[in-house]
Amino acid sequence: MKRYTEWKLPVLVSAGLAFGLISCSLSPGDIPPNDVVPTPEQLEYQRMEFIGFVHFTVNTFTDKEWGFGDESPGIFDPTEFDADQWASVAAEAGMKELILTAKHHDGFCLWPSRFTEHSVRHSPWKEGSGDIVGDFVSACRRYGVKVGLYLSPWDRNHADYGRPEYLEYYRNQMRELLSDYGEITELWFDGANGGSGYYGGANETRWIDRETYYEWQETWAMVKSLQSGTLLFSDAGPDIRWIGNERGYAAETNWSMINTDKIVVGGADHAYLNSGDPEGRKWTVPLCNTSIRPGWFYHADQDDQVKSPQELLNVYYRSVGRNGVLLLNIPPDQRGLFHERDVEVLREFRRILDETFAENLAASKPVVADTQWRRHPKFAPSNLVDDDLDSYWAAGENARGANLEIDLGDAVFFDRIMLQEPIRFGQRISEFEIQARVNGEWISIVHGTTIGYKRLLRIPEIEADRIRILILESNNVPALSNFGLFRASKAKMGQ
Ligand code: FUL
Repeated sequence: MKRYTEWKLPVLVSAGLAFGLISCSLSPGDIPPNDVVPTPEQLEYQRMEFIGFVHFTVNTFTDKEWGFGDESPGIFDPTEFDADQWASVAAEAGMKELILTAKHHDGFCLWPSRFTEHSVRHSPWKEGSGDIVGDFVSACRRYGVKVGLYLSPWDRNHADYGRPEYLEYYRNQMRELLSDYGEITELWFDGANGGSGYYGGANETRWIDRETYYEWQETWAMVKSLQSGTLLFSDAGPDIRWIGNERGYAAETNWSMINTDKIVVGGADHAYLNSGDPEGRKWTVPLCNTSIRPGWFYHADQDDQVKSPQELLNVYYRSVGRNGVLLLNIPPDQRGLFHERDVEVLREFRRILDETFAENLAASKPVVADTQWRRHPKFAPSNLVDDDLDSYWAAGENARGANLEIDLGDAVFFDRIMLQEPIRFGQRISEFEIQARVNGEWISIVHGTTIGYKRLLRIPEIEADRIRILILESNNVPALSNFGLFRASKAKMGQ
């Protein structure tokens, strides 16, 4: 019989070998996530980056921005309505979703709702047999564009608005839209609420208590019980939050987190929404909405006030480039078509973006970092320049800062910088600096705060052969998924 000491050593050695083999072949896992992280649906939504808004209703025919609610359905008669034109233009412009005003504040319904007579059913369009929402949904599906719907909580037509019965009506409509039109990616809840209106002929002013009237928690739970994947937008989220202004601008410091408990839909602090809250307990995707024209609805006298491609680029860099999603409104005209001018501007805007971001001048260049999570190759700094959003570099345990350096080889000209964090683990970085080696000398070119899903920076064109990314402050181990250098001046020059 062997004595314990005789067999202990070989057993320990082989156990150690086996453990070594297993741990080498085991996946190294991921960095531990922050407490507040996005859901997979929020992540997917953020990755869409650019989506479109379609404001279309009786206002298009009355030349108003807010209908009073007494408009006759008889005026709704687009002569060349073509949802395929909307969806194809949107897809070509790079919009991944379109949101249609199924019902704006005037209460007119673009679908033949079973719960009201105030709809397309009583319009001359297709002799009352049409369904704009239905045609819109089919066109979006044909062009691979996701569907969102705007259902205004305020209804200036409905006799019961302001009473408990209206909430039942409102929820019935929501149920109808979520049951009859397939997958709805987003529902948009606007903050405008209460005031004067037609209200079934009462022609009076009605106010509601924003905090209690819509029983938002129950209403939103009802939506999720019908379609668990539908994302809800309002001032307060819960999934997507308003950026706090209608110019489409996020603040330079923009956290995806906020505290929603004290926010009342329609009564939020705009500055708070504009930059989020590093201490926020709820993840929200910051949504930056604006219109290509001064109005949300089409007005012929604004045909010469369509934003230029350069103005749209400004909005893009201040929304998508500041950790937001851009929601750009294109209002159809009385024909029911996007106006030629808007289409032309959108095409040029897309062309410039595509040319600008066609070539990442840092792609595949050697990158070194002074710290790396568990020194495992899965977290190598080369992940920053591999054009893969899922791979990432992470600093070592307990690190709250890091220095990375990219060797560009020959000096290159650039004027745009892109940084991305792997936000599935939460938003972490709160201060960074970028330095460049120009003619052998290091200069500081950017000092920034948050990064989030995507940060784009515009700088005067420079020529450099090395880049340093200094992460100066982070609420957890810092990580980056992508880094890019681009040259926009090339696109502007049309080369
Ligand atoms: C606002 C509304 O009152 C406007 O009419 C428009 O729909 C805009 C997107 O939201 O609050």
